[in-house]
Amino acid sequence: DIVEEEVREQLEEPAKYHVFLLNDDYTPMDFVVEVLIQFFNKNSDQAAEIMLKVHYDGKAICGIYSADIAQTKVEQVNQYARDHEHPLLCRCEQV
Ligand code: TYC
Repeated sequence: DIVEEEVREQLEEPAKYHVFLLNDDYTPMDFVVEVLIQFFNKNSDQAAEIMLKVHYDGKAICGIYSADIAQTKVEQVNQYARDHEHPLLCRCEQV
């Protein structure tokens, strides 16, 4: 049973994580668009669309990554927002 379980784990795809942005009332829209271009490799049209979805729906998925990359994106974006004194928040959750 243990060997079977180990083999199954090795064959499984690694867990994926949704990385998303949360809305707030203070972060400028342009800054959010810049973040989406810089950290999530979106073009300006895609970035504007995702930013507006966050603005109207409260949150939107910006990308899907393995655990390590998702966690790094979250840390980089939150640090970048803090460095620019904006309250923008990035989070991730397992798909
Ligand atoms: N709601 C912000 C505003 O009106 C814009 C915004 C969009 C903020 C997306 C955060 O993740 C965000 N300036």
